[in-house]
Amino acid sequence: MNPSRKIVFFIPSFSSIEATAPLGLLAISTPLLRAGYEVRIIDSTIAPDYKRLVLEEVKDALCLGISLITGPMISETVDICRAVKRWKRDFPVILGGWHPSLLPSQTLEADYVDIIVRGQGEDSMLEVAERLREGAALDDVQGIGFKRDRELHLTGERALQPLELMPPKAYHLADFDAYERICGRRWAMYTSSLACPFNCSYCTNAGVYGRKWNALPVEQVVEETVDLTRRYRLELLWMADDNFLVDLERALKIAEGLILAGSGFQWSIQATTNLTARLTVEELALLKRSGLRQICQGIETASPKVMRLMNKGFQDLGDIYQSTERCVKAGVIPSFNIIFGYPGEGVAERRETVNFMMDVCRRFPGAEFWTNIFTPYPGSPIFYRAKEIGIEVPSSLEGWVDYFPRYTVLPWLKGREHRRVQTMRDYLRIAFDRAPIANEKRDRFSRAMTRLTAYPARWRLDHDFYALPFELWVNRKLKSIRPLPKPNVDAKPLEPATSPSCS
Ligand code: B12
Ligand code: SF4
Repeated sequence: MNPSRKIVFFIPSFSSIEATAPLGLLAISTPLLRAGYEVRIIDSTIAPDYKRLVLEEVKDALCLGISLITGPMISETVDICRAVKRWKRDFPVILGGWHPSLLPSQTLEADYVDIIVRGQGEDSMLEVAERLREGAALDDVQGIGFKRDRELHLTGERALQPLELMPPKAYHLADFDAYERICGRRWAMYTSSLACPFNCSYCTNAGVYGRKWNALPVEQVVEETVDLTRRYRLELLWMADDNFLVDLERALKIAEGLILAGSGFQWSIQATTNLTARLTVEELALLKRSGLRQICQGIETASPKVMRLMNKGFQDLGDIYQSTERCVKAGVIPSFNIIFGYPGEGVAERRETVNFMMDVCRRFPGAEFWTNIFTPYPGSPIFYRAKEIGIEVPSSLEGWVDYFPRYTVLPWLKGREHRRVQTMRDYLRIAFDRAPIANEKRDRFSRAMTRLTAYPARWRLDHDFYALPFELWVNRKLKSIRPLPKPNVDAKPLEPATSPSCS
């Protein structure tokens, strides 16, 4: 039993300067605050001294909760857990978020983890906190895993709650000034709908949310987003929705509502290419008037063969050309994600994709692409074939640290070929302009130099030639003249990340 009503939350760095408040932790904080708990959030992105802070804050707390997704976030997670356990072996450590949700048993096996929470954490976290205070057993808390006498216990699944029934997120806990200092832009994420009706074979979405798309009513979205942006002086809201355009009528009504409310902020969405293609230029213009800045779409490949393997039968390249043209006409940035190295993608298929990217960028200046290396996430349909395709599945939590789409190494994409793809991706980065969320901090000279290197980069991409990459060297030098603001938290220099959507 521990009478403390203080809960400490930690969020490891997202390895991105596109810093903003962690929505998952803001979500689970509300029920705790309503029940009289005190919540402290320590985010390593804005607190380089995070280890000392966590160790200081846990001294009089009930427990420590950590939010993480698969990949480099695990590194700081392990570090913090171990430090806390060194201080007090029986201090409860709880892990929640996508990774523990998708791999509950393996995560719980780590000897520095006491409890994991699967899926939505609002009710589970409060119930866990109540039981810990009472010194009561956790067996009746749905959707969690815990240890008793070193044995793992997973409780029954907690039914997924529609977004409408969820409490508002505790945005007031976020230090937006600190995020702005890192990112150069004052922005936040907002969720207006949950889940996605599709089931792309590389995506984990269906594994956690099922495919049951549900959304907040138009009036609530308009009211909350206007209030949020005014209250915290935010210039941009990034809709964390997996597929914002599932209900087109709703999307347009939100736009009308925002215009009527004189909203004055920009917003970005993620949507599939087929749903974006349904928008007429007039509808896009309406969305633009309401502040819509960008539609992030996961094309992932331009090879029909790989598209089929990815279970993206709903996608049509011809439609993408047409909708890109309409977006650019309406002034909305069409932003696309690409995955290289998907199983079944050979050199020819990769070439098809690069040619497509080059063609789209040339024909529609303003369109942008962000690329990733295929990363087999637990819980995604392709992951069930991991063995068959030759992927060695990590056997412990720590083993997942290097699962990161910026540099994942695959059995069929490693060594020289991996380096070649990475160099090609670097050229794709500089060949055409892109608009990251983080404000461009480079001076005019550096920007002009980057523009100059765009021309040889395009030539190289057209000719598939990447030897002696001096333009990349020039760009790196320019970057080091004005280094990015966040300390180097995970061995890789931070850059504006990709949009996290559909990839
Ligand atoms: C916004 C976002 C980002 C932002 C995050 C910014 C920030 N400061 O938070 C940015 C752009 C940085 C980002 C980057 C990436 N992202 Co991202 N991102 C998302 C997105 C769209 C929304 C996350 C969110 O806030 N949701 C809303 C909140 C309320 O939900 P939640 O976080 O799931 O939290 C709930 C539960 O998980 C749980 N919970 C969460 N934490 C905790 C902690 C405790 C203690 C407890 C009890 C419960 C709990 O309770 C919460 C409330 O119900 C999700 C997709 C999605 N639908 O969630 C992908 C997603 C999380 N991202 C993903 C990926 C792959 C990436 C990238 C690798 C993409 C890339 N190509 O580089 C990078 C990784 C960067 C890194 N971490 O190292 C995957 C993760 C898959 C996995 N297995 O972990 C997701 C699920 C997308 C997908 N469908 O594949 N991302
Ligand atoms: S990748 Fe995007 S479209 Fe495909 S299932 Fe996931 S969220 Fe839906």
